[in-house]
Amino acid sequence: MGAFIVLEGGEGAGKSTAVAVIRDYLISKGVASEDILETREPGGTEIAEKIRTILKEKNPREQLTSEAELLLMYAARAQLVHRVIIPAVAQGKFVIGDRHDLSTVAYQGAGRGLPMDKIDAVRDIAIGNLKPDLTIVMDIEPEAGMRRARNRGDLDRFEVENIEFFRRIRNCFLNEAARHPDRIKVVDAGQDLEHVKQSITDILESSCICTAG
Ligand code: Z5A
Repeated sequence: MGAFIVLEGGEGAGKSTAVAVIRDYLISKGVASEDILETREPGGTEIAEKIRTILKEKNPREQLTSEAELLLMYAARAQLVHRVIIPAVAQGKFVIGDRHDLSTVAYQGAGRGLPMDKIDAVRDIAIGNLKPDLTIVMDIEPEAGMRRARNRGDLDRFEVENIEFFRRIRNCFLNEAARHPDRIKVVDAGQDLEHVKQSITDILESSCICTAG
């Protein structure tokens, strides 16, 4: 029996790094590597990757409105969910998602200020009531995350936003985790890598994920 596990958090929080930790954990529990899929959002299918390019383009000649940004996020997510995630989990595979729906609540809701009832309405059309089995929020001070992201190189359309934008996003992730402690867990991503790995492993051990497979 498969599962859908999602990493969330701000820039430079170490989500990509955490994906590898989860993969290694599942393999250590006997899950075959071909039964583990990694996805990223926006993206993850041919069409969704084309949408990602539009969404991340820095200094586009035509400014994307917040409403268009929201709709494009969900267009990409609808492709990924219906073409990849639902079929994979139905076949007993494990899907590790680098971002998913909580990012929209945080970035387009808290960050851009779009009303939640509008986001809920679009989500309903795009993915219905699909929810990850487990979400891990990689929590880091926005300043520290931005430093890591900057060290990595060129910044995209989101990463050039001001620090207040990222503070609202961080608070939103933490508030959502507090509202749903059963399915959204928080890791202190400001720790060194070994402690981060241990925290993620502890969460996986204490969730039902470790008995799956
Ligand atoms: N977005 C949205 O607005 N709405 C949505 O619904 C969705 C997304 C789904 C996707 O960009 C953008 O889309 C994103 C939100 C928006 N905004 N931005 N930017 P992306 O996928 O390209 O970027 P990202 O998701 O923010 O990923 P990231 O910046 O690459 O961060 P990360 O994956 O969390 O970090 P990382 O690559 O694993 O690590 C960053 C660096 O830190 C790297 O050099 C690591 O070696 C280092 N690192 C990691 N962990 C540690 C520790 N513990 N100590 C020290 N150094 C570390």
